[in-house]
Amino acid sequence: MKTQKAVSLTQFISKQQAPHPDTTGDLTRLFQDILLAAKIVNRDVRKAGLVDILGTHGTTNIQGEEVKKLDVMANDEFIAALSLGGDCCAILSEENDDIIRVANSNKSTSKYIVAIDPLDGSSNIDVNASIGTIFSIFSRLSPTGSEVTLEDCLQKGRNQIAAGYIIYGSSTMLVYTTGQGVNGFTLDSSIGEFCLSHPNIKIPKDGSIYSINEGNSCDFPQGVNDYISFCKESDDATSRPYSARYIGSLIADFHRNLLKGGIFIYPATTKSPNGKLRLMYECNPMAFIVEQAGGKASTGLNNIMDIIPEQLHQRVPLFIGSENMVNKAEEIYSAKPI
Ligand code: P6P
Repeated sequence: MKTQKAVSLTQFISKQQAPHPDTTGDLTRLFQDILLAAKIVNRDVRKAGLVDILGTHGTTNIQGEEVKKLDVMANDEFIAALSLGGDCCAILSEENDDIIRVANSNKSTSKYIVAIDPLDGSSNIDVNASIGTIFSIFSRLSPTGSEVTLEDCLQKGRNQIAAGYIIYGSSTMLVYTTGQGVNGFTLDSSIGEFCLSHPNIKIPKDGSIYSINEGNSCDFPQGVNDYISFCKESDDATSRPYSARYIGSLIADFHRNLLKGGIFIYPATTKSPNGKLRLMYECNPMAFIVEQAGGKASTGLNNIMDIIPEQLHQRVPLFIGSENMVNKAEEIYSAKPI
């Protein structure tokens, strides 16, 4: 049997970027910085049960959420890799209240801003469920060499240069887009490389999986509960009732739906009027990926990537997945959005 030559992520990105006239190689190097941190986080996630990195760190982040030790480790690793790499001028992290302006003594031309959730799904760390890192990359608007501004960081999702996630699951995968489709790479630990395993990912236009925390249904708008009822109706022609799947880790629920088709919803609730998920480093990157794969992402009313951000850690409701399923959910939800 002819074995295919492994294609590494670095090779793939370099080839993908090559035709562009203004290619400098900066983005390829930035991805290498992200990959380095991802490999270190992967190593520590894989041994979490063996060394003292499980459990809480004894602090809470700006979201008021308990910070887990692996959260801190992951945040430190990504900040260190991005800062040392020299191609990133600022970092917006879930774990840091303010923007981290990277002092690029070696390079005043760094133009990329990275918004990152270093370890999403952290509540699943101690129970060995899949967790992951989500990142979004913008080009700064202000002149290189000047101080990075808040406006540089509060750009709408349509401006993203790239977005991706690393899922630390049964295997470790990186899925990303630079606006030229979506590709998945699986970490081959024997050679320490992420190798192309899922070329040109496309999400099915329809699916039969819905993913939402129904435990919150008493706090959902009526339109959301009406959509859940729609999912549960029996109709062979539309493969209903759908299957309910909810891991409680955005990356894991999203990744399953990306490959199999489905919809994930984290709506506004009476307790969380803007939902729970953050626009800049959860919803925007996932929206870029899903649109590039042929899916859709909205608040239930407006497209995620058209939202003009107002705050660094802004939350928005999220309806994301197969295009036809999101359209149907929007149709039912928008009738009773309160
Ligand atoms: P809930 C994990 O803490 C997270 O931020 C996402 O990864 C996940 O989809 C969501 O929260 C789960 O929230 O309220 O259903 O536990």
